Amino acid sequence: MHVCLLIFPMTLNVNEIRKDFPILERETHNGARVVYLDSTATSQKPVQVIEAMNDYYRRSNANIHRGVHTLAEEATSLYEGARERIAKFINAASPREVIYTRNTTESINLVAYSWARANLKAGDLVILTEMEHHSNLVPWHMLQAERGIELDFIPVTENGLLDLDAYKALLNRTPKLVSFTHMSNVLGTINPAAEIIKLAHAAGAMTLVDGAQSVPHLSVDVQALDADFYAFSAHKMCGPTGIGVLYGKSALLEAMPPFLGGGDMIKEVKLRSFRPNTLPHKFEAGTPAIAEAVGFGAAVDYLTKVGMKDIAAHEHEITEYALERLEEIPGVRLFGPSADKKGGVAAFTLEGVHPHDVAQILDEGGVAVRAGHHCAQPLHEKFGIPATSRASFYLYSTKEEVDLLVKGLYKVKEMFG
Ligand code: C6P
Repeated sequence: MHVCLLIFPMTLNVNEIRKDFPILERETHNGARVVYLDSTATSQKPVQVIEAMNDYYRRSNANIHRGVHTLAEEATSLYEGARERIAKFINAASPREVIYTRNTTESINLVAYSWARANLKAGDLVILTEMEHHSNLVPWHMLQAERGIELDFIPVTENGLLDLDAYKALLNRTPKLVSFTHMSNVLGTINPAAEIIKLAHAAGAMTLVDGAQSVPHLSVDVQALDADFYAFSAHKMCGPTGIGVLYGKSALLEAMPPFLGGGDMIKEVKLRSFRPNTLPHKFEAGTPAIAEAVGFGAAVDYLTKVGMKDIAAHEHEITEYALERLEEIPGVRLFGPSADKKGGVAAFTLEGVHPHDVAQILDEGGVAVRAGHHCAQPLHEKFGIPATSRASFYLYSTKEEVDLLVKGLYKVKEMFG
């Protein structure tokens, strides 16, 4: 079956945008046009990113910060140039505050290993939330086992919001760190990050924001938020896998011990000692993901050109439509708040059908959704379910794709009686 997608112009010129994403043209195993509703797991990549990486390997490939030859200088300048544009994209005060990591997970682990192990002792409280991804839970479980820190959690309400009164009560226990997701990968909830940070600071706590889902979809200004640390991944924002960022205020990063040791993160090495490098290199040991940094730079150029405000408006329109259409289907239970409080994520269950079966049958029609606990097991437990199916949207998503999702769900219902 070949599905022809009729695309109406919305806030963005989605017809034009889709031409940048060659993968959206392909068909699945049974000839259906791919309907990619899994951008929360990883986004698709525009030709501008693919070509930037391709060009890098064809023209400029060399190791960085190590050579004086033309290719080495060019590679270094591309790698550092991308950092400058990424810093601008999140409005960091300086590129020195942008540390390249492998992904959001590694960024959070960097804070847990370096800042937290230098600053937290037994009994110190770290506040997390019940809607965290495992990458903002497990590093803290590990530190709890090692150090005896205490963990407590801002509860999630029935409609998928953080309970801010409960948060204020937790702050009376003088936490050392508040670490929370800016946008939930399951509920889609956009948390009031500026308010959470302001309250944390007033209580004397540091803040770490998991921005894996927010930086790709919203205009994020780390200085306006006053975040101490902010983590995100390139692959969810049109960039390649294998690279992410830890933003940190420079005074904090300066004071932190290095995370990994090796080449490039040092100023000087003796047989029995070393002096760490300056920022940001202090935290970038070994040969980094150079082509990926180039691709990351191209991704922020691309998103900037399209416009983050327009992307957010478009996703809002698609999400509102998707929630409306999904709600009409008997047996569908949606999770998370209304469209005005969330990003482009619709997690749901269909009565009597396992979420994996839902995803499998949708795939027969080319519709790609994710099923499972989405690395947020405690959140699913909170709602008394082991798993959900999840459709998620990005700048290239269309209402017609939502219609195909809905059509697919009716087919699932038919098959399961
Ligand atoms: N969520 C999802 O399908 P990494 O894997 O390090 O790039 O990102 C981890 C991560 C951290 N926080 C949030 C809120 C996330 O959504 C993710 C990644 C994907 O929901 C893959 S599990």
